[in-house]
Amino acid sequence: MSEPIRVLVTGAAGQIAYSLLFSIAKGDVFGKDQPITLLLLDITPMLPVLEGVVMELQDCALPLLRDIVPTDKEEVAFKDLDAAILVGSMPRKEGMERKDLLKANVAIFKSQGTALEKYAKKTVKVLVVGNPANTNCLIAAKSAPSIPKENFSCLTRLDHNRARSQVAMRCGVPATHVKNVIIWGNHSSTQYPDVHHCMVNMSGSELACFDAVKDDAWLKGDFIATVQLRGAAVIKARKLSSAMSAAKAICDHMRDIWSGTSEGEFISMGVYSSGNSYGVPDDLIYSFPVQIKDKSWKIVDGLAINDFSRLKMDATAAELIEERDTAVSFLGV
Ligand code: NAX
Repeated sequence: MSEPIRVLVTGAAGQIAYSLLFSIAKGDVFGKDQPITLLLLDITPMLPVLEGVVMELQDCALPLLRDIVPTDKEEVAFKDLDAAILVGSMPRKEGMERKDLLKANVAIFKSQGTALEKYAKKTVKVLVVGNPANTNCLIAAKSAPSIPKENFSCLTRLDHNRARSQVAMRCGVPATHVKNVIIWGNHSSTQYPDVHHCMVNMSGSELACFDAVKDDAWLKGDFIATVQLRGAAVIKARKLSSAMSAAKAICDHMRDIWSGTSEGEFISMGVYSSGNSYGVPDDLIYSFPVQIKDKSWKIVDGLAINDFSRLKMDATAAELIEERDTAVSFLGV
């Protein structure tokens, strides 16, 4: 067996982490033969809760989990990291605007980006989950100039999985029979869930999504709204934001970074836009369709974009520009 890799989860005493840590520790993300040292960061008042999480992880008696380091100190948490999953932040409460969150959260990601720069391996893979995820990710990347921007990504896989599942339920097939949905843009209600390149396996034959669903009005209307507003619907029902499904999506995202995507399939993730893909402006973390090989992602190019899609892709880019400019003016990064 190889040496343990060092994996950080921030917000480790929170609800997403509670669903996530077991899956990571048992090998669902980094492989069944990969020992792990888990570094768990939370704020000082949460250390007693974190102690309980550590006890439970110990009590799982997992073979791959070699060490657990709970801490409230960035210099301990970010040391020599191979992977960082940045969940910790203030979650959105019912009725709260994303702009309120921006102010509260970008400062955290500037500080953690600086800590990555100082203490982590230069090869570290960083996944930002805490909202507003795209802009937090951009701020973290800007605050760690010696780590390649390509090593940073943000979570839109939950939106991707939601879109996949909505189509699957509509067609009466398992979610695994639906592939190549795309989430474009921001992890917010302006995101664009796009099924123009999605394929559905119906009784053994692959059909274009529009032919499988046979309801263009739904695909261009309620389907998009349902995916865009799903997070808010879960909060309304549960009085808490998505946690189980978020943890599952984090596992899917990081596992694909580590082990690659399947041949012929693409997934969605927020990655650095250099201005060369699909007319998306540069210097944004924008969700694109990507394929991953050898721990490197590549934006799937050459997909046809119609006028309907173009408008929605531009609208979500405009929101990201505004978020970025607000964050940058606020922090001066
Ligand atoms: P919780 O409030 O349950 O947990 C957050 C944890 O982060 C708390 O334990 C808190 O003490 C800790 N924390 C706060 N500041 C910290 C800091 N500076 N360093 C380390 N830890 C810190 O929230 P939870 O439901 O776990 O959600 C976490 C974040 O994920 C929120 O920002 C939420 O909005 C975001 N989400 C993002 C999703 C995505 O797809 N990108 C989907 C799910 C989720 O809504």
